[in-house]
Amino acid sequence: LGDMSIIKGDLRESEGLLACLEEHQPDEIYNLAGPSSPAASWDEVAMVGDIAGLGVGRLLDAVRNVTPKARFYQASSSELFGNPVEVPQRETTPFQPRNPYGISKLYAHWLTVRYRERYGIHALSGILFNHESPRRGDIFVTRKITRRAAEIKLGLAAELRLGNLDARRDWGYAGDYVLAMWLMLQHQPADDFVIGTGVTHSVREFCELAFARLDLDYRDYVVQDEAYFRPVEPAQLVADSSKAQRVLGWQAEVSFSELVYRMVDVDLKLLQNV
Ligand code: F7E
Repeated sequence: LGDMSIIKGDLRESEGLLACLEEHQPDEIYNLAGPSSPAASWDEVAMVGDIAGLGVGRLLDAVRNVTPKARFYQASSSELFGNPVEVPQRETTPFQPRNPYGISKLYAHWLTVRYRERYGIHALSGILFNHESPRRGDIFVTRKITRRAAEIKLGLAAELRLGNLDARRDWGYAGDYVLAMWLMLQHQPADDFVIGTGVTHSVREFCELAFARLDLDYRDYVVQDEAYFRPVEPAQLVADSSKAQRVLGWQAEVSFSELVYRMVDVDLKLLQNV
């Protein structure tokens, strides 16, 4: 870990947050903590609200009291837009979250903005669209596909069961998005930004590329299964990141196919090494 040290904390307990800030006096705080599955948030409504919503209030309050000069980044999400009223979505697009995850994130988003206005702290919110990498957990569709495709290639699995193959997302590479987070915090004055690629692809296209990377045809292995369908699917989520491009000089660098290939290649290597 080099110079890094890990201190465990819990957004449900203010005392630990206060003690951590007092001891370490950070210059920059990136709040990426919290449950991250919009679909699963229906099963844990109170917990999601407590951590992703109220927890951010506890953290902002600790920042205001202990390290008011620290810069604070809040991980907001395209799930704030829910079923969006305009396409593509930008910073001024009205929010209409459609699940407990998005609703909790919306509370945290507004709290971040209001703490900035009321207390003058350098707090901001990055509204990030889906960002993926080989580190992604396999409850999310991208990693589920790449891991299973690699297993199929190696004869370790026979099929891949997915939900709606025609669902579309604006998928980018997480590394590019982490750079955007850092750029946002360096910028004066503090402001909120939408981050995404501006292009959507379907789950089907993701499968096509992932399997083709392994010289396989996804149609021979992918099964569409009603069990994985979402009752409420956000429609037409696609980012307009022109403000980030103009103000921060940021744009996504890794293309969709490059993202898929990187994930497939790592999964194949991981499985070959066990
Ligand atoms: O779903 C479809 C599913 O679970 C993407 C989080 O980072 O991004 C992420 O949330 C799409 C949906 O991510 C399966 O219906 C089809 O349309 O990978 P996902 P998500 O729900 O978009 C947002 C921006 C966040 O903020 C979240 O933290 O893929 N889909 N078949 C499937 N999805 C899953 N999980 N499994 C399937 O079998």
